[in-house]
Amino acid sequence: MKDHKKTDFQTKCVHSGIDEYEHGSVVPPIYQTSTFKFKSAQHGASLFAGEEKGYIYTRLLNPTIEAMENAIAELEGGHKALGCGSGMAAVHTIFAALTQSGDHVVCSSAVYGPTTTLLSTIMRKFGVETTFVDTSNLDEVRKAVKPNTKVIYVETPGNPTLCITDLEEISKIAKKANAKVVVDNTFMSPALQNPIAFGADVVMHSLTKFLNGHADVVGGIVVVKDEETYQHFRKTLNQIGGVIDPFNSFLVHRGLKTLAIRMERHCENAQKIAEWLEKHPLVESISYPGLKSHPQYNVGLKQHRGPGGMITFELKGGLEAGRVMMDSVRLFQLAVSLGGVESLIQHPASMTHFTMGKEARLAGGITDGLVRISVGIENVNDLIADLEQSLKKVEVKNKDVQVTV
Ligand code: LCS
Repeated sequence: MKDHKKTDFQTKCVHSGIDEYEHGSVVPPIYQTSTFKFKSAQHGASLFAGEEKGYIYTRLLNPTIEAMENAIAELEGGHKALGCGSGMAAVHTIFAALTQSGDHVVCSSAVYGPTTTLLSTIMRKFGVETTFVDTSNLDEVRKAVKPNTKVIYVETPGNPTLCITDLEEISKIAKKANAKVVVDNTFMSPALQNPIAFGADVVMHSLTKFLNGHADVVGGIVVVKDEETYQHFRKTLNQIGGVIDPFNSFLVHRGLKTLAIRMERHCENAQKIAEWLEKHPLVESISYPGLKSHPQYNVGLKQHRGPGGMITFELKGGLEAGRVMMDSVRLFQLAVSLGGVESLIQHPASMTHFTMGKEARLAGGITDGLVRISVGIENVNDLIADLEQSLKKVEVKNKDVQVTV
């Protein structure tokens, strides 16, 4: 494999994970096979014993999957990566690898709903307790850490509130407590933020989002910093079995090539839309890391290279007004997920964060009136025109229901 360490991120996106292939193929072939033939019984035995390197069975390792894993490990500045069948399979693999009964986890209160649910149901059932705190408040994190804390898990910016956690400071707290820092970097992608550079031990992504970028794959990835951790995680993933498949890996690897330019456009469009929404008379509050009004704006500047493509806001008129808006958009599509080239809109309290329950949602700042948009790479004027026409419907409706605007 070529060494791209000294090249720019844009160049790495195009070339990372690419090797020499049969027939001079410039992209990794799709090895759509479940198993690999041994040259002899001795060869098979030595592969299993780890005395020789080679492929055995796709759940264990596959060249197409490995190419995509190597590319993302390089983009994140990690050692190696593990491709998983979904972002949630990646989250599960991480907790299965890093915790056992009797351990304690500190987790951001604003994270993707099912991550909270996994910790508070399945991991709890296996004896792992979690304290959920606002990790943007470092004192709260310090107070939550216990002698048996093994993992501090953060999403920054958090889904959906977009609150920002100081990665460098969190890493210092974790180091002192002998705990590992795990960062879900899905909302930023390695184009905008590299948590390992700020002391994180493990980075994960839902590949379903910006890394693939085209809303046609479900996948996840875990990036680790050293060989020992990699071997431990690989054994865990092999046993749990939540691996990604070769074709989806091929699609993700293809998506990576345009990651840098896609993220530039996501940021540019989202910044313009956030500034436009902030001035709109119907918008009660807005959260976007690129706005100076964001409570952790300066923390963001320290650790990311762009504010990303996600915006959350609340309308005057709350949920009722938000529903009118969501039912009135024409270009934005009313759907969960995020990070694709197409713009989406959704309602966290009744959709992505529903499983958490109201109490946990409110503790994480996820109010019933919150609307989340994932800004795509379309022409920004078209996107603003669509939001504008949908907000006009809210104004009319508001007159009917006599909501004070
Ligand atoms: N982490 C984050 C930050 C996410 O946003 C998601 C999914 C996951 C992990 C899980 O990834 P998956 O298993 O779906 O690949 N977020 C979604 C969302 O906000 N809307 O729909 C899915």
